[in-house]
Amino acid sequence: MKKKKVALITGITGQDGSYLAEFLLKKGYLVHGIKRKSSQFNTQLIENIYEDPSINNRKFFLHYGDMTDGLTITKIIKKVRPSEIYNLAAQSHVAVSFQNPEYISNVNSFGTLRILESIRLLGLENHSKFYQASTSEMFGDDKKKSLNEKSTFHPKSPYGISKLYSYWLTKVYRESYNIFAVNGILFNHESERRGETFITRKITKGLSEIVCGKRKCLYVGNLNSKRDWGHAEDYVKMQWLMLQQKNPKDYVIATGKQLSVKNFINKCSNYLGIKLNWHGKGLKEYGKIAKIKNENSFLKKGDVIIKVDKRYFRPNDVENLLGDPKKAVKELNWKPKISIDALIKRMINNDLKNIEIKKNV
Ligand code: NAP
Ligand code: F7E
Repeated sequence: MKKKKVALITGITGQDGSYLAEFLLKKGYLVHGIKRKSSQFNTQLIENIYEDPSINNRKFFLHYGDMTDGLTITKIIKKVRPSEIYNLAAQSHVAVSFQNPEYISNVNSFGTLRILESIRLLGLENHSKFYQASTSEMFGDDKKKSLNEKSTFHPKSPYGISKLYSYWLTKVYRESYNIFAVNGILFNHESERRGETFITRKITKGLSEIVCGKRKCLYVGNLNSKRDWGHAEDYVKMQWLMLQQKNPKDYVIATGKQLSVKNFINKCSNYLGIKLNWHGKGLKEYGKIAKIKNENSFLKKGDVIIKVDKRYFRPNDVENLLGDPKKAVKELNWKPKISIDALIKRMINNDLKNIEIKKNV
């Protein structure tokens, strides 16, 4: 009988971790995940797996651990002996990284070091393949062109720097110790599981609440910032694919298209039957309802539903990110299935459904 592949996912309770766990289980893997101890449940996104009697205890295993606790990380890797390790755990909020730079570095940089050193110390160099969740934030935005594997790095946040450390560490361990270690340099990817403080989810949830009368106005930061947004479900497949290649290589994963935050809001509003007009400039800019399909008691033409608030600006923002995924298109046959419009539809439908469920509880 063929032996089952064993994967270890750090950050299993997050957006990508939960999608990747589902993906690998469907592929027949035994999946182990590391979760942090928290005072409240932090396993909502993997509850469906955890509670599935055909999976739990036989194919899916959770271990308590923290990326800042090297002994436990080593102990888990020793016990699990994973054939594939996906290092997705991170303090992933760029704005927050300006407030907790030391902790962010400990988790995002030294956490990676702890895993790579464990692989080496346990003699698993030829057994455990390693995926590092690298990011477009490492590039910064001084460039006019779209960004690929050869573009230079110029991070603009503690988060970007912490990830750049891990990027280089992954390369160095690959080149020095012959570990199959790769960087997926992923551009922004979102989903109905996206954390609620990231801009796409903040917008889809905020606008859904506005049309349901649960909120009057949504306050946001930099409206002009542009991002290359894809769907997480498409992106986790590429994380797996990078570890199935003959040779370890780094890849940029992006859609090759970008949209500003303001245009993302416009698209979401349109989907909800609202046409917005924008007025004012800078911190005084606001979005007002110009037309609405279903006027109701709490929403009508002329209502101001978006305002800029300086609290949501960063000390330094990457304003322009556009990926060039040609290498992945050619070598990994990369083609995202979920378009930006489909992403928005899925996110808003999910947020509307959540409001409906809460109403009925
Ligand atoms: P996410 O939803 O924020 O998930 C982060 C995960 O890391 C969560 O499971 C979180 O646990 C865990 N974590 C945080 N601190 C930890 C610690 N000290 N010890 C152990 N676990 C810890 O992030 P994501 O969007 O899924 O992204 C996955 C990875 O890809 C991250 O490394 C991120 O930096 C990177 N990335 C993301 C994007 C994107 O657009 N989504 C793009 C490029 C790269 P809790 O649930 O307990 O908080
Ligand atoms: O911001 C602007 C903000 O926080 C996107 C992480 O997954 O992707 C993510 O990082 C843009 C920025 O994502 C608000 O200034 C305006 O320019 O959704 P975000 P991010 O910073 O791009 C990368 C690839 C990662 O690796 C990270 O882990 O939107 N923006 N107004 C706002 N952003 C937020 N959060 N909130 C606002 O109110």
